[in-house]
Amino acid sequence: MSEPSVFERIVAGEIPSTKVFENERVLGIRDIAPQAPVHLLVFPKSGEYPNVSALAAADPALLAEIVAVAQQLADEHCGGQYRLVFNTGSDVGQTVFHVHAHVLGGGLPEGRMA
Ligand code: DGP
Repeated sequence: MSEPSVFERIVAGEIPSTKVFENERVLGIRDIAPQAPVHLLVFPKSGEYPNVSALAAADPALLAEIVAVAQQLADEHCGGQYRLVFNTGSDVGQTVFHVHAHVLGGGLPEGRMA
C-alpha cells in the first residue's frame, strides 16, 4: 500500500485545512501557498486517481462534479471568473499525485504563460 496523499490526510482530519466546500465525494480547500488572490483546490475525497486523465477515464461523473464545484466556488469567491488548472506530471510541477483542480481567480498572475 502506498502512503496516503496529503489530501487524503486532510480528508481524514490529520492535517488542518481551511475548507470552502464539502460533500460526500468532494472537498474544496484554500491552497496553502496561494499563486493568485483566490487560490482554491477541489479534489475527490478518494485518493485512487493520480491525475485528471485517470479520473476522466474511470469516473467522468465525478470529474464533472469537480468542475461544477469549481464553478460554484468561483461564483462565491471571485465573481465567476477563474482559471481551472490540473497539473499532470512532475515536469510541469505536479507535486501531489491525488487529482486536484486549482481554481485561480481575482486577477491575472504576473508572468502567466498560458
Ligand atoms: P500541484 O503542484 O498541482 O500538485 O499542487 C499541489 C498544491 O497543493 C500546491 O499548490 C500546494 C498545495 N498543498 C500542498 N500541501 C498542502 C497542505 O497541506 N494544505 C493545503 N491547503 N494545500 C497544500
